Amino acid sequence: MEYRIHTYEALDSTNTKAAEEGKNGAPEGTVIVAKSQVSGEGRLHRKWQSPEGGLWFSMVLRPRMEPILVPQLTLLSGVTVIQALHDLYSISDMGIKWPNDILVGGKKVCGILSEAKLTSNGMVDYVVMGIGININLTADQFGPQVQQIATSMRIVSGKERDLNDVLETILARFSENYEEWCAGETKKIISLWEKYNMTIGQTITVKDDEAVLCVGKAVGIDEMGALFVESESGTIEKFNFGEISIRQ
Ligand code: BT5
Repeated sequence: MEYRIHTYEALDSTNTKAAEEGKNGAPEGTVIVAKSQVSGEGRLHRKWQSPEGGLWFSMVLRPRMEPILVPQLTLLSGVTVIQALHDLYSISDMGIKWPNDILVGGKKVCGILSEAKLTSNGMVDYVVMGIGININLTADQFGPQVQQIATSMRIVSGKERDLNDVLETILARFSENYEEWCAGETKKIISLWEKYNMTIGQTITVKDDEAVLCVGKAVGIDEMGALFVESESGTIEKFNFGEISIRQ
């Protein structure tokens, strides 16, 4: 894939900017990077802390795929980030927490936020894939809300990295995975996700905001990335992402 990278000192949110670009017809491969975000977004309107030192970027994609397959792109992005971080750091205790968090030593280093826009006839117009990775952040840069749950690659590895090199590594990995996926290799992404995931096999609590929906064992995902949980009573329940959070 050919990338066109636009870098900004500060933006409200790279996702918002990329969505504007997508709406205005920006080609696939447009990448919006910000050194910091004023109001970085998480899922369900949560806030994403984005001070300088992290890699905050969003890509515009225009996959000619069925809209129903688009959620797989979030899984593909999680796999891509893990592969790229393995290329750059010697860190072993790293994995994906369903559906889209990358954890190192149980703490979050990366979050992924994707948004899809369909055309009036139900085809994919564009997808914005937003990826935030705590690369060079120091512990004092995390606000009190996330200090206990977040970490950075610098904290865990002791190494600072050039953010452009990290972006380049991720984009190269993304191209490989995305091109295979567009060529129909959708099962490969699911099996790579399964390889890197840390959720399946764990006892988890599924929550919708603060309400507990289910306590049970995560037993697998389907090809759309929905999670199957075997509840304590033995029934299997299915959860689509975007609506819930889990605690391992
Ligand atoms: C996510 O949401 O994890 C998706 C985050 C996506 C951020 C990228 S940055 C580039 C692009 N532009 C944007 O505006 N967004 C994307 P969620 O699963 O809802 O997690 C949000 C929760 O993570 C927050 O409620 C905090 O608890 C925690 N959090 C906030 N900032 C964090 C950080 N820098 N590192 C780790 N955890 C954080």
